[in-house]
Amino acid sequence: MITHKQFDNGFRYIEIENNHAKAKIALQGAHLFHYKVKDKSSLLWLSKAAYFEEGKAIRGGIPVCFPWFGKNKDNPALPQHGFARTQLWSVILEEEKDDGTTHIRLQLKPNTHTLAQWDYLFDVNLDITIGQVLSIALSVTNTDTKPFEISTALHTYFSVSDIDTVSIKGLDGRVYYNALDEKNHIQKGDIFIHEEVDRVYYDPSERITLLDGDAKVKLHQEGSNSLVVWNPWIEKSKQMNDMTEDGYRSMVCIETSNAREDSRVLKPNESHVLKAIMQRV
Ligand code: TA6
Repeated sequence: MITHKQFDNGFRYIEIENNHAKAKIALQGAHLFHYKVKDKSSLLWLSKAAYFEEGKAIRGGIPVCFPWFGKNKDNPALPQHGFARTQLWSVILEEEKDDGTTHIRLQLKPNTHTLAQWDYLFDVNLDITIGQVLSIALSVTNTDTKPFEISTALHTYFSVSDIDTVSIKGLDGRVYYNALDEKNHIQKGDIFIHEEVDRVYYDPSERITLLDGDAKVKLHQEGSNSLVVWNPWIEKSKQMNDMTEDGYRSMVCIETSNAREDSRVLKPNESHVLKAIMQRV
C-alpha cells in the first residue's frame, strides 16, 4: 500500500507498507526517514528532536547529499551537503512489484534556487526499493553542455542499541581522512566508537558489516569508492538543536559516498549511479 500523507504543518511524505516492511519517505529531499522490516527493529535511526519543516534537513534516516558532500569547495557559505536534501522532489514512479517489494522513484530537476547555488543542468533520480532488503540508488545525469564535478553521499543513520557495543568491519588497512585533525591515517582492525568520529574511508570493501551487540547489519555498495563513518559524540550532540543530548548513543552514520578524492566528473550526457543495499541479518 502506498499512501500520500502530510503532517499538520503540511510537510508531505509517502507511507509504504507491504508484506515485508513499512517505510516513510519525505518529498523534501526524497528523504527516507523510516524503514522497518516486520518482526525486526527499525534499521534507520531518527532523532527524537528531528525537524519536519520546509527548508530544514531531517536529522536521521538517509539524507541525500548532492551536488556536494560537506562544505562547498568554492563557496563555504553555501549549505553543507548541497541543496538536494532541502528541495522538493517529484514522485515519478510508484510500483508494487510481484515479489511483494515496493519501488518508488523520485526526481529532482534544476530550478532558480539550485541554479543560483550551482549553475549546471542535471537530472537526478532516487530509486528506493522497500523489501526485506532496502535498496537506494542515486542516479545523476549531466544534461548540461559542460562537464561538472559532483561529490555525493547517501548519509545513512543506522539505529544501534548502544554505541559502546558497536563495531564496523570491512575497513581494516584502509586509508581514511580524519576530519577532526585533517590528516590521513590507516585503519587498524575494526572500527569502535568511543569518541567523536568523522572519517572518509577510501577503497572500502564492497561489503561492510555493522555489529551492534548480537545484532548485525550488512551494507553493500556500488558506484562508490569512499565510505563516511560519523558519530558526533557528546559535545557535538549538545550543539545540535535537532539532536537530544544522548542521541549519539543510539546511532552511527555509515555513508555510501563519492566524497573528497572519490568525487566524480560527469561530461555532458554522462551518468553515475551511487547505490547502497542494506539489511538487518
Ligand atoms: O557525514 C559526516 C558529516 O559531514 C559531519 O561532518 C557532520 O557535519 C555530519 O555530516 C552532519 O552534517 P549535517 O549538515 O547534516 O548536520
